[in-house]
Amino acid sequence: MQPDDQLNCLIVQPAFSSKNYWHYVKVAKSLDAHAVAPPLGLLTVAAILPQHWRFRLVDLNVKDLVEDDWEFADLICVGGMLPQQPGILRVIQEANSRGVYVAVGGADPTSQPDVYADADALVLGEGEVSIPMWLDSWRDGNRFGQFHSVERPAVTNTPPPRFDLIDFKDYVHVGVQFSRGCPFNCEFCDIIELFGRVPRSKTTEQILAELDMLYDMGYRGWVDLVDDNFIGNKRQVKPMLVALKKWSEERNYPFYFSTEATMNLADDDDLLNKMRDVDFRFVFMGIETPDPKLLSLTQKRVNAMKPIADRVNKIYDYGISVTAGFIFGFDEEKTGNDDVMIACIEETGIVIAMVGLLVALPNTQLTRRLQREGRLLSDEKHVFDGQDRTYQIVTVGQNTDGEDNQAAELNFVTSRDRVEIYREYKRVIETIYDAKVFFDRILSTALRLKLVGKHRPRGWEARRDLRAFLRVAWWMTKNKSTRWLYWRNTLRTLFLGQAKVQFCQSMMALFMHYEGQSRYTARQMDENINHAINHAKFPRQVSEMPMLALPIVDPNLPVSKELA
Ligand code: B12
Ligand code: SF4
Repeated sequence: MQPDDQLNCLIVQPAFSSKNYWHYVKVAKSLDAHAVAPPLGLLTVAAILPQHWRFRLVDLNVKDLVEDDWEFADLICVGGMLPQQPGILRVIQEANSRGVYVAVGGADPTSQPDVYADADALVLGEGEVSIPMWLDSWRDGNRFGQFHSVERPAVTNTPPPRFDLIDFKDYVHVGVQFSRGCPFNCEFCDIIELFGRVPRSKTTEQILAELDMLYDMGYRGWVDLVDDNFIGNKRQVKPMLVALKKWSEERNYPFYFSTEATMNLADDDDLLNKMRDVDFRFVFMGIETPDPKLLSLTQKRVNAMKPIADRVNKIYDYGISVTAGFIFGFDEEKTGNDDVMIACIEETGIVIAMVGLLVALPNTQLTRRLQREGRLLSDEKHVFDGQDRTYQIVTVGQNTDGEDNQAAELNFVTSRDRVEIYREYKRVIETIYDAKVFFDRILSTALRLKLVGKHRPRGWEARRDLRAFLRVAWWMTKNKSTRWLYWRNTLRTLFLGQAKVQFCQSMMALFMHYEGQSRYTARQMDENINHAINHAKFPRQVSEMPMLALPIVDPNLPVSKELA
């Protein structure tokens, strides 16, 4: 088998857990879909691999692997992020037992390659450079081992993703990437370790060609620009938005957009204007905490420069709704953090508020600091490693079911009592996902958002949305806790225009997921509390650490890397 042969390549996307905050399967099903988003990384990998190969993509969120897939495969490519780790390992195991050559790559294998030692090839870092390295070595007679490029390639050479390998109808939205990297330096962030601090953007022509491709393939609706920080390089993003406006106008706004950006977006009216012009509807922001002191300690000062509510309201004025991430468990966090978080979420009216526990991800400045301070816990066994400083990350940031940092444990010795953190965290989740609080938040935000809604669903998209509306309305009416709230919100927004109706309906639909997901998270916190009180062999807070384990700087341990 040689790369120049005509090989059959099976690409597998492992499943996400239905308890993951972002994997809102019930909502997807109401839209006749199976999953939230297609695996853009793997679609890009398919475009980088030799194009004379035959490809088949199986997304395990959509369908199962069947015997015919294994018979098709000369080789398998699999990869993904941390919560997919158990699934990736299962595919590797099965491929090994069947004697099928398997290559692995993506975020988690790059961050912790040792976990994936059973794969035949570990193709790490960005595929644009590591895939050619792997194929060259294969041609030279060595196709096994690690192929890791630390080089950060210009994305101007990245080919358009192979969208032809998926059925758009299986997904709620599709992703397109404009840039990689983020100029900031948050201590807990692994994005800057994986993709660097110098944002690299595609050209305007490239991004429009990708949108053309989606348009020509008949896709309409929601496009997520999956950048690490969309405004990381404003000088490049602005001309792109101007061209996108013209492109959208010429095609009668076939798409609307979402993305991720830092809070300083609110300080740039020109940029907000340009985003409104092309129908940006959602922007995800890592707010992390409303406490300026904690923001400063975690190196996210960009959030502390102006009041959070003022910035969020400013973004609402441009018709863009803010979804946000919040974190519990920072060092120096004070008792009563639950009240502070709840007040911030209420004041800003952020409907999709993903509050999670701080997880020291592999390969981050935070992990390296905690390691130096002897505070990291081995996640697998939950033993305190401060004594001998053995350092082992097995599956940090996920519980045994492969979920996310909502239901996980804090994987380090916390600065205040971890039981108090879990209790406060649980209270936040139970409060903000209480039906009344959630539906009230939707209504108040729907009323204050100055929505534009240039994209209008037509044809199959309109028919799909109507079916979804009927299904959601039926679910909400059946459910005693939502019946009245749902119809109150529906009637209050009914005559406020199509954009507000759509916003309100899509936010309310998410409750089908968050109702169960928040209860699950709360139950997990009860387990964490029980574990910390009755079973844990590690200290509940830093002040209980034995003297031996107090911070000692070991010169052999890596210190924070000087980032590019
Ligand atoms: C868009 C996005 C999402 C979207 C869509 C996800 C999807 N289905 O694709 C949503 C919002 C759903 C999401 C959710 C989550 N996400 Co997310 N997400 C991203 C984001 C911003 C972009 C991913 C992307 O599409 N990139 C574009 C493609 C082209 O790049 P790529 O995937 O990295 O692929 C390249 C290489 O990695 C490589 N490659 C990738 N796979 C393979 C495979 C092989 C075989 C080879 C050879 C190479 C290779 O080649 C590609 C080209 O260079 C990244 C940040 C980032 N920059 O990666 C986070 C990120 C991947 N997400 C992350 C996390 C943690 C999550 C969540 C668990 C968050 C949570 N707490 O719940 C959830 C779980 C997902 C779920 N559905 O349940 C982490 C992963 C950390 C880790 N070390 O694994 C990242 C890195 C961000 C972060 N640090 O927080 N996410
Ligand atoms: S702003 Fe976001 S992407 Fe940038 S360094 Fe901070 S957490 Fe990472």
